[in-house]
Amino acid sequence: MRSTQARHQEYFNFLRSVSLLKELPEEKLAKIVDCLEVDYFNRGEFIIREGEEGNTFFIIAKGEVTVTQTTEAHGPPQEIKTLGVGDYFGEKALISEDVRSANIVCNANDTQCLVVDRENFNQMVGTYDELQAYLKEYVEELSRSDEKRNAL
Ligand code: WNU
Repeated sequence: MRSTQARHQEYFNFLRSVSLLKELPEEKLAKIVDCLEVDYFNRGEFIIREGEEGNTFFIIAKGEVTVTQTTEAHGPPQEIKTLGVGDYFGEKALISEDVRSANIVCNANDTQCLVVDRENFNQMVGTYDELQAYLKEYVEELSRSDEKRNAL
């Protein structure tokens, strides 16, 4: 079995490669590694459902997910985009203190997500103004795209 230290190093190196986190100092990144959980999903599983309460932030370590959203046009939720390794999601409910605003559906078997809870997310983001400003801006942009596609 792989040692805890090797696992720690592996996730540390991976998080280093995530563009959002590249400016974080080493000790901050190490702390995130200590706090994260790994969740596994198979194709077709919902990782997030729109309208539900959510307290977690996800980073894709392996696999692929699709973002979908219910719009005023009836029928199945509309596919918005696909996210892959190094992409993240779930920040919007945490930042806007709202319910989940889209579905995240697993697109590949053995998808692995690193999961950060609200408290650790706030610690990670809250202490870095640039990161906070970047995410806030991004979340506002998402709200505008939601409006344009008449999301419910
Ligand atoms: C979109 N509209 C909405 C994505 C991931 C990270 C960033 C875009 Cl910084 P949540 C559902 C999640 C939501 C977002 C993600 O889905 N999402 C979108 C859209 O057009 N959500 N409303 N595109 S991918 C993405 C930017 O992370 O967070 O907690 O749960 O509402």
